[in-house]
Amino acid sequence: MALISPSRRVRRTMFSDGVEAAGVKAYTVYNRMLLPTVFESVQEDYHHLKEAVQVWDVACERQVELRGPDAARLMQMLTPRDLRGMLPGRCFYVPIVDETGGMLNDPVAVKLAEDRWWISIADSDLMLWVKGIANGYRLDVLIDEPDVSPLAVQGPKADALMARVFGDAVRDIRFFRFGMFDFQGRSLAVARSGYSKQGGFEIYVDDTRIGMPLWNALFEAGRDLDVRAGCPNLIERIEGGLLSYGNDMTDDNTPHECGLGRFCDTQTAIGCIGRDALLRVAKEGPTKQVRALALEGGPVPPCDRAWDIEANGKRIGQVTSAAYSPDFKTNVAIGMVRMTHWDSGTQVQVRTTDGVRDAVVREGFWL
Ligand code: THG
Repeated sequence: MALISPSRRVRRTMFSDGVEAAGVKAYTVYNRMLLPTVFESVQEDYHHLKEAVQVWDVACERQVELRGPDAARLMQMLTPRDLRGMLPGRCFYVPIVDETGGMLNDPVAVKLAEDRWWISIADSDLMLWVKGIANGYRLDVLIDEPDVSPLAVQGPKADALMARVFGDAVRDIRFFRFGMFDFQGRSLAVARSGYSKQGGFEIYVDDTRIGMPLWNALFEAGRDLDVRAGCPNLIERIEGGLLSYGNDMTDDNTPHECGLGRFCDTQTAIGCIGRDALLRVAKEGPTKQVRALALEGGPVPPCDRAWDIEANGKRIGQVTSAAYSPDFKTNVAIGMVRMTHWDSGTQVQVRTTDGVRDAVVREGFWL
């Protein structure tokens, strides 16, 4: 692989000095910011994530902040998930859709107060859409991207590590909720969430000056826990069925095609811009949907373009993410599969970059 040329357009994060000192080996670009992808190797990072605890620089999960009397109304315009029961202190995984019901992003919404929200975005320029809506509807709300950088602590020993830095009370934070916790005199939102199935936390760091002190404090406190720098792991996230916007879905897909129907309450999400379009497609049901697939044989090459899925020589879908899983001893994959072939156990062929592989559609993901 070639290198990424550093420049101002590819933004560093408040943790980049720590990431580099930890020996990062590869980056991707996400929301025009650096996102580490490899430290030791994807496979070694994977085993360590499942055994110990890692600290992840996920500052690229940028926050779009909504502030003002119309913040809650605007948030409900963006998503078909019903937000009426959502209290401050809660995080919701929310599909964001356009007027056709197409996915624009799949962020985590963080409700700080009735009139103050963070939208912790996946990799698309969501703020432009949000500002356009707010201005078009003349809403009384301020929208910007504050420099709030999530630092994730993930893995089975995450509770032990976090308790040492923030106190035992972090153990009581429930899934997809957050509390305010002190670090060096600053109060930070700490949520039980993160882009892995191993459990853990995300700390929303809203002050650049404490970025590296917090990074260093976590590493000092976790020496005997074998804490290491890590990052969202390709293998683990496919096993867990965690979707990646831009890879596994685009604005051509509805939430139902993405398997995100459980996060849609289209009947009751009054005000959602894509509501009418989604009511139409939800009635018919999707004709293709995200599925887990297992690809036979040894490790597949990187899935840096969609691979056609075929049955009887006809194209019936595409694989959008794939990696070899050491634990399951098969290639784990995410794909979009047509209704005619989406039942579990269906045998198909996948045209990978280096040849055709037999594959099977699975009932569900691995974790
Ligand atoms: N954390 C925060 N921001 C983010 C991500 C994150 N922004 C970008 C990206 N990740 C958004 N995408 C996802 C995808 C999946 C999940 C979170 C964000 C996720 N899903 C769980 C699951 O599917 O098992 C739980 C969903 C639920 O039950 O509510 O966690 O990771 N801050």
